[in-house]
Amino acid sequence: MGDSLQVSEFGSTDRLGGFGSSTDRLANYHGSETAVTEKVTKSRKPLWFILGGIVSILAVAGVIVGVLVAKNVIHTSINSKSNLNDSPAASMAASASSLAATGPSPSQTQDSSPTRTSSKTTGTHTSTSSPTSTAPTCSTEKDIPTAFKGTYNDPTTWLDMTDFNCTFTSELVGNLSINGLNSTWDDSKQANPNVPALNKLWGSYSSNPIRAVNLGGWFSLEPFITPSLFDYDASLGIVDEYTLCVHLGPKQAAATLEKHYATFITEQDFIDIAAAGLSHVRIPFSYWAVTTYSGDPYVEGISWRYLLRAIEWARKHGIRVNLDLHAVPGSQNGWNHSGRSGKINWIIGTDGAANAQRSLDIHDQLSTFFAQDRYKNVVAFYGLVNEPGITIPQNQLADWTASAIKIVSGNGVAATVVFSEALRGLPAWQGNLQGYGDKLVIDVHEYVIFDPNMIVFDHTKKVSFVCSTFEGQIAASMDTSTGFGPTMVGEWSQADTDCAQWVNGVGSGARWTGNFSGTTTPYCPTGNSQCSCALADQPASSFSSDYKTFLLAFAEAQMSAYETGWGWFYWTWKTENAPLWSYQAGLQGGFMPPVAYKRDWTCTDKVPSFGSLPEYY
Ligand SMILES: *[C@@H]1O[C@H](CO)[C@@H](O)[C@H](O)[C@H]1NC(C)=O
Ligand SMILES: *[C@@H]1O[C@H](CO)[C@@H](O)[C@H](O)[C@H]1NC(C)=O
Ligand SMILES: *[C@@H]1O[C@H](CO)[C@@H](O)[C@H](O)[C@H]1NC(C)=O
Ligand SMILES: *[C@@H]1O[C@H](CO)[C@@H](O)[C@H](O)[C@H]1NC(C)=O
Ligand SMILES: CC(=O)N[C@H]1CO[C@H](CO)[C@@H](O)[C@@H]1O
Repeated sequence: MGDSLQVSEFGSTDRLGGFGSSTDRLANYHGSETAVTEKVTKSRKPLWFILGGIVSILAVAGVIVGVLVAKNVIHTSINSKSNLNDSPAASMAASASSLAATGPSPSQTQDSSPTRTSSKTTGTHTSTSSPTSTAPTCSTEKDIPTAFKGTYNDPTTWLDMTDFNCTFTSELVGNLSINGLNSTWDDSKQANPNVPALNKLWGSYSSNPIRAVNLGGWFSLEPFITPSLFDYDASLGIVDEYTLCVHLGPKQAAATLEKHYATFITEQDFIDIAAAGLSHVRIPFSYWAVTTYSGDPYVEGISWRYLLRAIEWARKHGIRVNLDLHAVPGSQNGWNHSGRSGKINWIIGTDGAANAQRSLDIHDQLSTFFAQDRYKNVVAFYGLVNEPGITIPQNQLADWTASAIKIVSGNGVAATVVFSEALRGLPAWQGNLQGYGDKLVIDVHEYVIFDPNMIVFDHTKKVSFVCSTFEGQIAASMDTSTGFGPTMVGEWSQADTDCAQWVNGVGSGARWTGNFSGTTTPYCPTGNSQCSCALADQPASSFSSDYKTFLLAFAEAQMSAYETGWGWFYWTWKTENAPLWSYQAGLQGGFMPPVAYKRDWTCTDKVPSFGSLPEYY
């Protein structure tokens, strides 16, 4: 989320751009788009039928034992040697697993890591019906090599084992662990009847737009999404993930954040997202999922495996993923959701060049990892960096972006790369970063409440403004004579005020009531002391039917406008108590269309009446 979109961005420049030759560097990576349902069945030789029969009986016993181990022993076994796991059945199953067939060789995956132990990055396995079936032999403390013991890569220390593979592996890809992942995957699922299964080509996003949500506040904390994590005395100055981690210290920070990762979003959310007719999720995550630097208080690595599991849940329910690197070293925008609120020390500022290089190194690792075959069908979009600040000169940002694209595409990522318009308006990118075809898309975030010129619009005007101005912006951006080209809306919400608790930062006031950051003018339509945040403090159950009519129209107007481009990602799926920022709350409260692709109202219709809805809260 950003807070400095200006009305000035509506202007469209008509610069004639030299578009350069269309080399479509990235376009090749979608390649053959073959189904990677990788259900490899090992071919058997006659002798194996006899041996296999014996082994399979033992393997079944191993499965039962393994399930018990998975359910109970992970934590208790830390202190007591697991005799279950030492059972003959389990060890036979374990050795049976070493007979597993070798699968297809990895394709474009490259790995710079010297510690990588294996090149099997694809569906290398035996099917569950094979006589040499792998029973889940959960690793215990004694199985973990010293170098990994007690680190975030040691599965015996994990809080939550749901759907994680409990067998330790030292295998790394891009120097990033695959621990917790299964060897097989299934890309045959369709999110809904309206969209192709993962292993089928999506086709054109201009004709079949994205309808999606963000999973904000999960791996990149935001006080307004989960105020419960920031519930401290104001004098402690805990305003972002940085200050929170400093306050908690390494151990407590790791425990607090892991609990949050394990509980805030679960598989049920992916089920509900698919049921709502949504096809994609944008998943914000922070650089400390990958690494940390000297002096960083952030919790390293734990969010990584939850991110990987999130992708598996998305896959299971046919949902495509937009990976969003939301926080880079040094902070790209100085906002709380970049980890640390304050200065921009990325490209510009203290150590700006070093931090820019670090973020490229992180993309080298990430893109090596996400070039694995297992991600080719499920990771549809790969975001470079969320909302870089407007004070970063555009030419320097464009140079960094071109370098990042080169790294990511060079490593063989199949996804379309996403870059942010960086709060300077879509027209500023006309003629820039051309030649990538539909493998590069610009991301704009549309809010009416962070700009004093728009927040003052009354309800009817907010809806009509979206349909005229925002829709016009997107349409202009889609056309390379007036804009960049492929355009998506990576964030938007139903908020019509900036009243939600801490939406402007911990302890901040609101533009609406006139006490945000030194302002004294109340920016609500009545523009006087009537302006009130009282309604925003209420749960959605207290919303009037007129207000819900507005909220639904406001949502449908935005969906309609953004589908002029490649579609939209609502910000965000879930909040603790900010219903105008929660798709889930909208569904439950009856102010979101129950199925995103079946809607009653579009921008070509007349704005409905909102009855006697007051304009001051
Ligand atoms: C991994 O495999 C195990 C055992 O078959 C299964 O219980 C688990 O749900 C799988 N995890 C995922 C994310 O599919
Ligand atoms: C790989 O990551 C580990 C930490 O996870 C780090 O200590 C090591 O230096 C990294 N190696 C390379 C080659 O980047
Ligand atoms: C679990 O991980 C181990 C180690 O990477 C792997 O050999 C095994 O096949 C995985 N299990 C499943 C069910 O995929
Ligand atoms: C802003 O004004 C509201 C309502 O008048 C009040 O509740 C809130 O505490 C004020 N916030 C700040 C930071 O002054
Ligand atoms: C001071 C600061 O960084 N405030 C930002 C905190 O994040 C919210 C969204 O979560 C932004 O709207 C604020 O500008």
